[in-house]
Amino acid sequence: MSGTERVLSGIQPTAGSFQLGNYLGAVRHWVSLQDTHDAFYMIVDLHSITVEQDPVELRANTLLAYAQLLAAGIDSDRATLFIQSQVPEHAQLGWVMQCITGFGEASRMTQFKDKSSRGGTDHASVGLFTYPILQAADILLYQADGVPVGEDQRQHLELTRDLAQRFNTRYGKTFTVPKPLIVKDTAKILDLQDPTSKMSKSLPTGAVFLLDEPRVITKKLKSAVTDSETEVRFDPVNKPGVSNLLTILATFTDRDVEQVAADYDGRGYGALKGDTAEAVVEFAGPFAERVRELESDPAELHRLMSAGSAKARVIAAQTLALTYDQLGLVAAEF
Ligand code: ATP
Ligand code: LTN
Repeated sequence: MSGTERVLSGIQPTAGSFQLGNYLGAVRHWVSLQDTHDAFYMIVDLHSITVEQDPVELRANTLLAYAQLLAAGIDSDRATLFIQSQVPEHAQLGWVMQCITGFGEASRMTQFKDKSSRGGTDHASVGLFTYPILQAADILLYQADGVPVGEDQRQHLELTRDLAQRFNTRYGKTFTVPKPLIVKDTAKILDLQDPTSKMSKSLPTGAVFLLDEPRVITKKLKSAVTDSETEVRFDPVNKPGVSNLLTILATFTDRDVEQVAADYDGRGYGALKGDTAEAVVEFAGPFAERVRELESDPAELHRLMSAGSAKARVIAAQTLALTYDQLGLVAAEF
């Protein structure tokens, strides 16, 4: 059943597989929200080309990302599940949003600073710089009320809200000002090798990929960096590595994190790592199997994608027409 509040979110097809943080911080919540909200979820392929992509891999990864969202439980009848580049209004509204964003304002986005510093700012594309502005367009096109994402996206959502308010003030009420929907407990799953940074698809050594073989998943979790103590305690500030494992285990087993921590009193890190690995594999095994099944019928995936994008486009076109009109752009009569 769909309610009236609308939610919208997106995920990049930047790797063959989703990582654990994508699932726990975002996709899991998308699945629950489709029962209570008018839900729009998309594969943001235009965002992924802000860094160089191999065309063959990008095409395959887009199909695979779509299959993973279905396998995770997104129902293409209940939610509108689509591909960003199949709805041309994203790029069109993206340009309009660039024109109301300050250069200094865009320069303050920390994700650009982090990502561009990896390869040197000289090598970063202008698209990577304007990435959050395209994201704002993605959200505003659908008049979304809420945006379910992980903690790393908070600053981009602040920018989106600022741009919506600015446009509405200058040109008259046009956009809904969206709220971030960030579920605190799982909003930032940490890198297993460097528990000071978030787990990310683009940092594969510390990431658990859901489509990895069970033995690879187990090995990664068992070699997670913890600390030099022995006490299992939920203390994200002083014990980020251990607390990260506790969060993962508690979420997959649907228990309270403090209770889970208490179970390991006197048992040490080895037991915690082993049980966490088991819980993740128990989810990832059947998930990978569903993905393989869906992947075996690419024609059906293409059909679902196109149907989803056609549905999304109806709304996107309405918002873009309104936006152009508010700006004073003259509509064509053909
Ligand atoms: P990349 O490394 O290519 O930037 P990513 O793994 O960070 O990719 P995105 O596609 O950028 O993944 O993010 C999809 C969703 O997953 C977003 O809502 C994001 O906030 C969430 N997410 C990503 N990593 C984590 C994490 N470590 N913990 C919680 N949520 C996360
Ligand atoms: N930047 C987001 C992906 C993204 C997104 C969106 C999320 C692009 N457009 C619109 C929510 C709403 C990320 O996950 N890195």
